[in-house]
Amino acid sequence: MVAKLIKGTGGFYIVKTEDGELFTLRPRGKLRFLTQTPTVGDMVNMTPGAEGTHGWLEEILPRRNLMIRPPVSNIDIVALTVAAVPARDLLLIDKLILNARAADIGCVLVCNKIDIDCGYVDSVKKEYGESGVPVFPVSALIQESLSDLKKAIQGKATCFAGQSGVGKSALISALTGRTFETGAISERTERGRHTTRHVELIAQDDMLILDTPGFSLLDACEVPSAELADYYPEFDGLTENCRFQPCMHDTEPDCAVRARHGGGGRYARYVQLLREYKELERGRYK
Ligand SMILES: Nc1nc2c(ncn2[C@@H]2O[C@H](COP(=O)(O)OP(=O)(O)OP(=O)(O)O)[C@@H](O)[C@H]2O)c(=O)[nH]1
Ligand SMILES: [Mg+2]
Ligand SMILES: [Zn+2]
Repeated sequence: MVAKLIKGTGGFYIVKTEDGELFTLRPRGKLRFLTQTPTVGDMVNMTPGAEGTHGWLEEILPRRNLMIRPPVSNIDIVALTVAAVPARDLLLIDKLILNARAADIGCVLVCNKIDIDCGYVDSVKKEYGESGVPVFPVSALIQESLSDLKKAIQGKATCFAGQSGVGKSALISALTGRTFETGAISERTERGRHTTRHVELIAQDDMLILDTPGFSLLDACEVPSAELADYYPEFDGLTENCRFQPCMHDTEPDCAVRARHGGGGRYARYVQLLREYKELERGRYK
């Protein structure tokens, strides 16, 4: 029997069959999964057990794509979520964009909580204007603000990702009309408290939405540092004019990319990532 993995907790996997039946599965022959971890979004082969709602996870069917952080598979769009509060970590967002693009997954940038403050949206739009990532200003509290985002994710499998407290679960509640647990942000630290603990797949109407726990650290990069620049559409058409070929657009003299984008924003974070990943690679291959 084929089913879709919708949640995993403590070695058990909850799956939903085509008919909408739910089963809790344990992997058969644990060894099989040493190289492949069952991931929310996976299509799996399963066998029902003797008691009605339990069974065995037999094998993971081939995936369309896979992300490690957050751990999700077979998705079309990563909805990178930022908000008026907590303070935005755009380096995290840029890393997520890289990993999504490396896995051939599209991205949208969701700017939430515009009911509190919409002033930050313009600067985000400016920074990401040439990045190829569309920006959606929304509020989980204002239903009308969600209509463009709703259209963009219609018929697609969309994974919400970003820091804890930005409102991923609140947005998913507003988008689906169902209630998912949300948690207040501490006034002292301005951080969320990691309310969502497990990745969960939610099917509603024509939407397939994945809620994920917030995180703030992302070290792994699936893109080699030498190829990093290829993932920045805003560098297109400039690279050819750099004096050095190839050019990493860091400190090389007469770099056309730096001349055009230097100063801050996505370019400054690109340089930061380039150096960080070079350092990591140096450690890895030593
Ligand atoms: N004013 C306002 N508050 C919001 C909005 N969206 C979410 N919140 C609040 O922000 C807090 C955090 O929301 P969550 O949905 O739990 O955030 P999350 O991104 O799912 O956080 P984690 O599950 O920890 O990763 C809650 O108190 C929400 O009620 C919004 O658009 N406007
Ligand atoms: Mg949440
Ligand atoms: Zn250059």
